[in-house]
Amino acid sequence: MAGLVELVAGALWAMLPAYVPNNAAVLAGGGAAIDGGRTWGGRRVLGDGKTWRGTAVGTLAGVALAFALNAVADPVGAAVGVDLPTFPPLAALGLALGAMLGDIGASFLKRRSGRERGASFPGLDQLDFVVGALVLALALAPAWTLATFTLERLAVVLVATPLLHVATNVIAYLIGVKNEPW
Ligand code: CTP
Ligand code: MG
Ligand code: K
Repeated sequence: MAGLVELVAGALWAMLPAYVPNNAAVLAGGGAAIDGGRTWGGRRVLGDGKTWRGTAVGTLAGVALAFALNAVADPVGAAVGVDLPTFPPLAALGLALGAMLGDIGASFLKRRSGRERGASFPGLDQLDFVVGALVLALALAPAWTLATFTLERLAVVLVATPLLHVATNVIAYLIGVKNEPW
């Protein structure tokens, strides 16, 4: 049991800098669309839901959270009796920017498959940012990523992330900050 708590706490802590960017982008959204309104094959390349401001603020929020977690990893870890990971700058950037890029990539795929802005794409919506975050973290901080995301932690992330994502988006919808509950 103690092993399971340690596993889940370590896995979710390591992913926190990738969880926050999308939510920060929702709050910061607005302004110029990344695709500048351009279309491809008669459909928007990305759509108005992917903005420069949302992407920049989301990335900065994720990196800032990683540095804040670094500052409290020792005391929090000691309090709950768990060894919590810390984030080197490139790992923080990889997780935060990667989460945003994964979400942007998903919008690109949604537009290509004829889904309008805001349409849901079950599966992709819940995991796009996880894949983006892990791939960019692996590219920018390979040794850290391989050591931090063990297969056990990866399994926890893949199961827990869709649940957390659905829950936070339903809450964001209910309190009126998000247009759709996904
Ligand atoms: N947002 C943003 N920039 C991003 C990601 C999100 O500005 N890179 C903001 C937008 O205001 C967006 C909101 O966060 O409408 C919700 O994000 P998301 O659900 O990812 O976008 P959707 O509007 O649903 O568009 P899409 O169908 O392309 O996912
Ligand atoms: Mg959406
Ligand atoms: K999305």
